[in-house]
Parts: sequence; C-alpha cells; structure tokens
Amino acid sequence: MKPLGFCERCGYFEGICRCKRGKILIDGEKRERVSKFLSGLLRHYPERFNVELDEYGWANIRDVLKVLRERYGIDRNILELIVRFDPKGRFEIKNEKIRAKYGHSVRVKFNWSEEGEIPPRLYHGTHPKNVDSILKEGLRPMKRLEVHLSESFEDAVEVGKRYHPNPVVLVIDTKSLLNHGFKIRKKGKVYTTDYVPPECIVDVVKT
Ligand code: HQG
Repeated sequence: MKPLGFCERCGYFEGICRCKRGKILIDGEKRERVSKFLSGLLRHYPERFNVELDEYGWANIRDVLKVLRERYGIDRNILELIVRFDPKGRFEIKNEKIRAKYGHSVRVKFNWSEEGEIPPRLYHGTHPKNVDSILKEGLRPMKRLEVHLSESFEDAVEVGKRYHPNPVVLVIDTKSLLNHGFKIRKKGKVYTTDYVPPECIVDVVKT
C-alpha cells in the first residue's frame, strides 16, 4: 500500500502530495499491516481483543483504538485516514463506531446495501482448482457469511491472485442473479450476495 500523510498546503494525501513537501504519517508497509489486522479484528476475532460487535458489526471506536494504540501506536487521526483512503472501502466510521463492511465470519446482520446501481456484470476471481465444483454447485459463502463479487475484471484478478498466480475469473450476470431471487448488496467497491447458482455464471476466463 502507499503511505498516507498530511501537508499544510495540500491537505491529507495518499502517496506523495502535489507540492512534495507533505509529511508521511504512516508508511505503506505499516498501513497494510494495520489494515489487515483491523480486517481480522472486525471480521473474524473481535473477542480475542475484548472488542464487542453489535448486531450489525459495529464496534466502539474507543475499544478498537485501545488495541491499535497498544499494538501499533496508532491514534484516531491515523485510523480515520486508513478508513478514508482504503482502496476497497473496507471500513466505515459513524457515531463513534467502526465496522468492517464485508468479509465477516462472525455472525452479524449483513442485509444492508449502499445506494447505487448494480452493474450488469460482476466478477469473481478464484483458484483454478475450484472451478469445476463452482460450476456444479454454484458460488457459496464458504467460511464467510456472504459471497463476494468484484465490480471489475481487474479487481477479480487481484482477489484470485491471493490463491494462484493465474487465477480464473467467473463472470456473473447480475440480472439473472436477481431474477433467481438473490439480492445483491453494494459494500464499498465490493458486491455481496448469499449464493450464485451456476446458471448465472456466463463466462469463465483463464488469466
Ligand atoms: C471458493 C477479500 C469450491 C471461492 C477479497 C473462494 C474479497 C468455492 C473461496 C473478499 C465454491 C472462499 C472475499 C464451491 C466458493 N466450490 N470453491 N462451490 N464456492 N468457492 O476468502 O471471494 O481484501 O471466503 O471461489 O478481496 O476469495 O480482505 O472469498 O476462492 O473481496 O478486503 O471459496 O475478501 O477482501 O474464499 O474473498 P473467501 P473471496 P479483502
């Protein structure tokens, strides 16, 4: 990830600011580590750090900051920057609370969506070895609560690269998915649904 910083002339910035004189507040490597930890904390193991999630996955920002301060020396200002500049819109801060928008394995209510049109096609990057089974039984949430879809082919390739250098990208027809009775929810740059039947997968692209 790129560093985040503040400049008196340019304001908060990602990478380097326009006048190149801004101060880096968190370097890229640490930003990524904190972001990954925050994803784990808010999606999978809040109880390990005595953080409580309400039914929609919201945690008190105070509790989260206590953990981040101890582990990484991070203050509120930097947490807010991490959330604001997150490339996938992974997190949300509201009313002194913070939550992950998607990706949970802990039981939270996920039946909400941001406004916006659903694009005609969505994409899912995966390991080539999963393809036969997905084409037979459909896309399932597996260990998470929801199935995750990307808004662009390129984003899906990045998701798939977590598993294999040459992932397979499945192309999903969203109209067909909606016609099958499945809701599609927008959560940052990611779209989620409960299940994708094989009939809604209209293309399988090897990369
Ligand atoms: C596969 C990250 C065989 C599915 C990513 C995937 C995403 C099947 C894996 C978000 C299957 C589950 C979620 C079936 C599904 N047979 N394999 N029937 N159905 N699978 O990690 O989508 O960066 O739970 O293809 O970028 O990879 O952390 O899902 O390979 O947006 O914010 O089972 O998490 O976001 O893996 O990743 P995951 P995902 P962050």
